[in-house]
Amino acid sequence: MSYKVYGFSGSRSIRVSWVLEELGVEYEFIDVRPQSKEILALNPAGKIPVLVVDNNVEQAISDSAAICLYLADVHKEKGLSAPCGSLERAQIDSWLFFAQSELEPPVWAYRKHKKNSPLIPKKLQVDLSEWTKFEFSKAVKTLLARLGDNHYAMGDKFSIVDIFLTQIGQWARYERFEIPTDYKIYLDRVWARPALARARNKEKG
Ligand SMILES: N[C@@H](CCC(=O)N[C@@H](CS)C(=O)NCC(=O)O)C(=O)O
Repeated sequence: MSYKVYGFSGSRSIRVSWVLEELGVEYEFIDVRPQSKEILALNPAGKIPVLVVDNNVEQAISDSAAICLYLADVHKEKGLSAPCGSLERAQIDSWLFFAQSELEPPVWAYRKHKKNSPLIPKKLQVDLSEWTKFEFSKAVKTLLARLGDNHYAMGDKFSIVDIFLTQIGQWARYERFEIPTDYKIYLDRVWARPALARARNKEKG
């Protein structure tokens, strides 16, 4: 079995590279632009990240949460997720769906609509800054209530959920969204993981 990660530094591909580094599994990182011919051949949306798995036959998987769950399932002995059908897995899925449907959308919408953003045509841009910050702060309240005094989303056990909550939080921090102290402490703790530093170096080439 071999893995190729398609993406670019500073994008969501870091979620996948980070998981692979945590798993200690070999992979090739391919630096590529979204909407390029190479990516469109793998993902009709033209978006990255894409993971190509070669297990005698090559298959492409798109969407970061699906990719990370797949990797954690295949390498289950590393404990980055939990068995399908367990209540622990239901909590992991719940956190991931929360991260993707509530925490990320305001930050991503802000990035698309901020002044001079290259992500959407200028004529489609509207000022969403107040709304996105309001929605993000509601999601962060939920996040902190669920996190409580735990070190990680799943208690004292690091999991793929922490990768999503942290990577989205760092985007928000970069965009100067208001980050409560408890979230900052959590972000700093998870962002300091050596596996992330290795993944970032690999993506930078
Ligand atoms: N739901 C997807 C979103 C992927 C996505 O939007 N990726 C961005 C880069 S971080 C992209 O490729 N954008 C190009 C575009 O929208 O055309 C995931 O989580 O992987």
